[in-house]
Amino acid sequence: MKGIYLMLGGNLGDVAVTFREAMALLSEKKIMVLRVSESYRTPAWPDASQPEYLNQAIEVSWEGTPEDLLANIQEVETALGRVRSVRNANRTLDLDIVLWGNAVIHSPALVVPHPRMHERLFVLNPMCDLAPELIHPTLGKTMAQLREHLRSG
Ligand code: A4P
Ligand code: MG
Repeated sequence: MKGIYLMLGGNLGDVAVTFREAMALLSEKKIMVLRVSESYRTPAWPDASQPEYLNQAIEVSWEGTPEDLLANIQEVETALGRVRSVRNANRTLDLDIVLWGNAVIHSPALVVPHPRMHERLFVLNPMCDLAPELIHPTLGKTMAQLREHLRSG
């Protein structure tokens, strides 16, 4: 299955190095990295007094279920020093599933498309590098249109 997009984020430690290590660990888990966006340095949201973030989107292929992909990416987060505390806490690595083709998933552990992706330039900018014409499965707009909407709003 292709058309799976993950978002990498982090604001603790040498995040560029962490991202490279994360991609190596993903490959070891048979989560194949197909394409990589530019990386973007952005203010922490919603608390800009936190350290800046680095964000990058990747397209991967994966042959298992969404739940298994989530479990695997959480193992990669933990292996690279992620400690879960409160929401929006500083972190070495966050790995979110942004899109899974046209799938719409609402399970207790997983919501896809990521429910806040269209409100965030730090997601839409890297997504536009990879797939500006990709249509959001529920909003019916392309990544480029969503970004334009956010910029002008
Ligand atoms: N979960 C549900 N849907 C998903 C999904 N599509 N992908 C569940 C991944 N996980 C998903 O996530 C909490 C739970 O969400 C997981 O156990 C999973 O079952 P988490 O990673 O433990 O916690 P979190 O990251 O603090 O929460 P969340 O909701 O993922 O936060 P966000 O929305 O990712 O925001 N500022 C900048 N500039 N750049 C950033 O990347 N990121 C955040 C975190 C805040 N501010 C930021 C950035
Ligand atoms: Mg997360």
